[in-house]
Amino acid sequence: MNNTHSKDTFAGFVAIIGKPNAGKSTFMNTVLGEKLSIVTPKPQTTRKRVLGIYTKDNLQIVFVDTPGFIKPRYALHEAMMEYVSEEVLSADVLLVLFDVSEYSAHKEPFHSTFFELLDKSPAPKILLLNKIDLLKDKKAMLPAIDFFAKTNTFSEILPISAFEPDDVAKAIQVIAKYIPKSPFYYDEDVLSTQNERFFVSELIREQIFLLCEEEIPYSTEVSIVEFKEREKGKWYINAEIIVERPTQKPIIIGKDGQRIKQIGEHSRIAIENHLRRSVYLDLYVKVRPKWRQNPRQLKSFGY
Ligand SMILES: Nc1nc2c(ncn2[C@@H]2O[C@H](COP(=O)(O)OP(=O)(O)OP(=O)(O)O)[C@@H](O)[C@H]2O)c(=O)[nH]1
Ligand SMILES: [Mg+2]
Repeated sequence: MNNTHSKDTFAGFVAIIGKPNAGKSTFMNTVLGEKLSIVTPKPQTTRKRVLGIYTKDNLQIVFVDTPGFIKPRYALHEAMMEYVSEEVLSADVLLVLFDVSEYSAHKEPFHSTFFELLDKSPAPKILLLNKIDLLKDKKAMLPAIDFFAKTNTFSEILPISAFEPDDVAKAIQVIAKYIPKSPFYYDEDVLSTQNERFFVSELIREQIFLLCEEEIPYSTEVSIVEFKEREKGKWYINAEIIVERPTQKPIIIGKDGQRIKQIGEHSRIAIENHLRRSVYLDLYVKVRPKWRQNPRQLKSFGY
């Protein structure tokens, strides 16, 4: 074997940023062909950063999915926005996703503070106008393209649907042009860096987002208390669903325990698909008053 003439490699970090619900996590999952980041129709689904590592031939793109950009209202939001700024300031490329179906000439697509944050980074910026499948007439995206072109912020503007692997492949080709020459950051077969506990807690949180309404998903956190891997038989997982107020506990539990049962069943199936093995899942509901506003409590949840 002769490694002295090995090909140059290209590798870099790409921060996926944008407003809540733009399709950032969906995009990353389609890139990797694997569900790494949870996706729901509700805004503010993603709360932490999630890596998705795409490696092909001599190219490695480390995507970092981030929470949607919002104006913080409590300490949890501040922690979420801290992740966003850190990623924006350290990324090699910024990938901005925007839901083009919500574009209107009468409304600023982004808060000015979003552009202020982008301005702090010297990295090339690529805009993906997402959800074009929702446009009845593709011409409807022209005003959006025009608007964003005039901001002189983006090196590339590309319309896509994050559901379409072909569109996502085109986006990868465009992003690849901006990835610097560098050794790989991760082994070729690594897809993400979070541990199984993280993915399990996210899959439970996803079900709470899907099955509970109003403020409940936003007042809820999931904490893994026990994660027992067994040689034989099912793995045992014990998780706490944390709520903010005593009145929220019976809502999560539901009439005759129906809702928590449903959350448990749906999450167990998702966890079993993810871990590719059978699990026994125990869920408990706990009240931690005002946890979203308590920096210490947030720290204990890994923020
Ligand atoms: N029609 C359509 N829906 C999409 C597309 N991409 C994402 N969605 C949907 O949009 C919703 C939000 O998607 P997410 O991927 O969770 O969005 P996000 O930007 O990660 O949202 P946050 O984590 O809340 O910031 C989900 O219901 C997705 O199924 C798309 O290209 N077309
Ligand atoms: Mg997300």
